[in-house]
Amino acid sequence: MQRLTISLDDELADAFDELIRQRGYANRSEAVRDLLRRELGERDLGTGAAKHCVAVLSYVFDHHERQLSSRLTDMQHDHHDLAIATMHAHISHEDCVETVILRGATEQIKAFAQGVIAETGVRHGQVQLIPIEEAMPAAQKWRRR
Ligand code: NI
Repeated sequence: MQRLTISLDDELADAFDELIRQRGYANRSEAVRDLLRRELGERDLGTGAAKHCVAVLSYVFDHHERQLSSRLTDMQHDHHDLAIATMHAHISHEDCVETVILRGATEQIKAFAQGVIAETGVRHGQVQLIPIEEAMPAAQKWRRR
């Protein structure tokens, strides 16, 4: 553990404390750690340094839309190596929201997520990528030894 001392002008320090209050951080250190992790994660995802990630893909769709439900399910089965889990909720007579948890090679996950988001009838599609050390599930790692 290293201790860093940083200097901020009053205006920036006040704005930072306000952000900490709004977001409910316990203290400045936890807020700085979070900001740094996000920045480093985005850098690694942007430069391609993060080869593996877990991701949370979420979207809304109309289940009356022709074939869309089964098309989305087919896409997940076609990438069963990436799609770890899916949660589905019916949010109105027409609309469903789904979240898919993915794990694997960053480029494959980006391509899969973009494909789902671009499907006709899929709305509010978003994907959050979280860089990880490697894509191998713990069980496989254990078997390998
Ligand atoms: Ni539904």
